[in-house]
Amino acid sequence: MTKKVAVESTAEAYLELLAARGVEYLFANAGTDFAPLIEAYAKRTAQGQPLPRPLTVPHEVTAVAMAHGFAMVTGRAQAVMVHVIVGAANALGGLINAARAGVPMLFSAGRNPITETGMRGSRNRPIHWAQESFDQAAMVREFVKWDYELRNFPQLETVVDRALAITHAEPQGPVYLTLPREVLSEAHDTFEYAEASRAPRPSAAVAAPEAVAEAARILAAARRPLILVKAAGRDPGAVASLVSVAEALGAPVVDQFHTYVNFPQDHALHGGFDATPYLDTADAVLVVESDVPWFPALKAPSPDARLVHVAVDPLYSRYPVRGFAADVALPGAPRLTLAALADALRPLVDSRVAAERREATAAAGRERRAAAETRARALRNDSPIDMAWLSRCVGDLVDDRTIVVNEYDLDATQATFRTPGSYFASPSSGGLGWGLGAALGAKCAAPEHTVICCVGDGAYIFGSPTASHWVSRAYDLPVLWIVFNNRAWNAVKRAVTSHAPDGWAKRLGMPLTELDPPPDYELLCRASGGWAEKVEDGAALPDALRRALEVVRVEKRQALLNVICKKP
Ligand SMILES: Cc1ncc(C[n+]2csc(CCOP(=O)(O)OP(=O)(O)O)c2C)c(N)n1
Repeated sequence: MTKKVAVESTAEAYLELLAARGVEYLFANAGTDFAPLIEAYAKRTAQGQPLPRPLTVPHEVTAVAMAHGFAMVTGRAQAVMVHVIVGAANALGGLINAARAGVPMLFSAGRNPITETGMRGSRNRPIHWAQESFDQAAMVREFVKWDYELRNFPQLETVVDRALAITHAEPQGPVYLTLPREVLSEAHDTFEYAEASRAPRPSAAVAAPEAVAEAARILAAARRPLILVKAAGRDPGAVASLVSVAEALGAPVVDQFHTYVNFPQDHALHGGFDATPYLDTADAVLVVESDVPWFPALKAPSPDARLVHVAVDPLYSRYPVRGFAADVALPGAPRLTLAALADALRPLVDSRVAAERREATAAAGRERRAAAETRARALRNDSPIDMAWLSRCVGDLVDDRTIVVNEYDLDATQATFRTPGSYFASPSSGGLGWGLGAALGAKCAAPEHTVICCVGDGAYIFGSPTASHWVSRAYDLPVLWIVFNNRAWNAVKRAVTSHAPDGWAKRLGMPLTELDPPPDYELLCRASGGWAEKVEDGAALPDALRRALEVVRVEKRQALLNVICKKP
């Protein structure tokens, strides 16, 4: 069925089409290139016509992270639009994160007017000369799946539908569309388009049955099978399939460098967050959605261990170097591949053996969890606050109506996430500045959930806090921000220590790693109408968290706790 609507410009047709295709938000950081789009927004808003909701996001770092956060919760790409080359440059770190995390996104930028005169939209500002580049997409091309410049009005529908189909196809990742001002400005009377996109939408795929059978034989023959997982929970549907595999085998599942809830963390077969103790004895390892299952330079499984990989793209083809070996590699949707693997395993595994293994893992898990809790509770009165105790207090708040976004310092061993889609950690590319925007995007996607954003003080500064707090207030997106404030870049300090354990820097102090003197971060949140407190004493933390949550849930205002932690 086609639809014919009255429009004044290509820009207006573009908005009509995005709305028709289910794009709910345009996270935008505008410039002169936006003029025709803003004109179209004003007209359509006045006339009550469908639109992706326009959110002004006053820094590109936050804008891209918001689209990332929305998509990681819903699986659906939203539109981001930034100002020509300079906006795209600011957004690039976030785009790298989205690419490496396999997150769909329609990233777009205006295109400087090409003509000096003679067309509607021709150059009329001094920047219009200097902001043109020879190849605008070159700057981002390595980190998008597809890029294109909209050339004319007749191709609008094909181009937008293709962009959305490609970004959602696996392996998912951002696409880049540039929108020249002359094209957006073109005057039209009507726009005719198919009511639903006819672009091919490839179905989920599953690995070949013979490869699944081979993987099952390898795993079933093992005496000490081990499962390592990092990002299977990107698809919440994969969690149940992974549980089926683990239960069929009676194998421990270790969340190694995890970025999602991959496996219920209170399950008897959850093996914790560190594979090191398992690697020497494992005789078969199932690696699920993990770009880095271990560090070959430090500790790897025994050379005799058999290796099975499950991932959308087990080659991680976009990584220049990745040498992890595999005896069998199963591509496709882990949700389907793991379900098939569980079916293939059941007849092959002696259920008494699986039950014995399960009991051993469960007993070790009980001990490990109790030890973690004892360790944190012993630190509960410390001042400055220990991050283990802070993480325990945050962990105690988690329920299935909570979403936690963690950029750096929440200690996973102190919390127990059970619900798929309730925890998200920094993408493997680690481009700082993701957390604040991702939390805001998650709140857009799940307004009925409480969103808690845990950030290091370093990560907080990278997240463009003024822009992020502004967005929170302007669009009623209350988030509980928790700043793990250790007045340092501890990750960098740790890198120095592992590089030169007894070196100069370790003994004499480490330049380039300090964030002293610390700003009063609470003032930044208050400046945008938020509630905020500084907390210095561990004993005061549970009450402070309760007060902050009350503000977020009842007053529906953002709240920030500036938690003064021990300095490394
Ligand atoms: C855009 C960007 N710049 C620099 C880095 C390097 N880097 C990695 S961790 C880190 C420090 C993070 O500090 P903080 O959030 O306070 O956490 P902490 O390390 O203290 O636990 C830095 C600077 C990065 N990952 N991304």
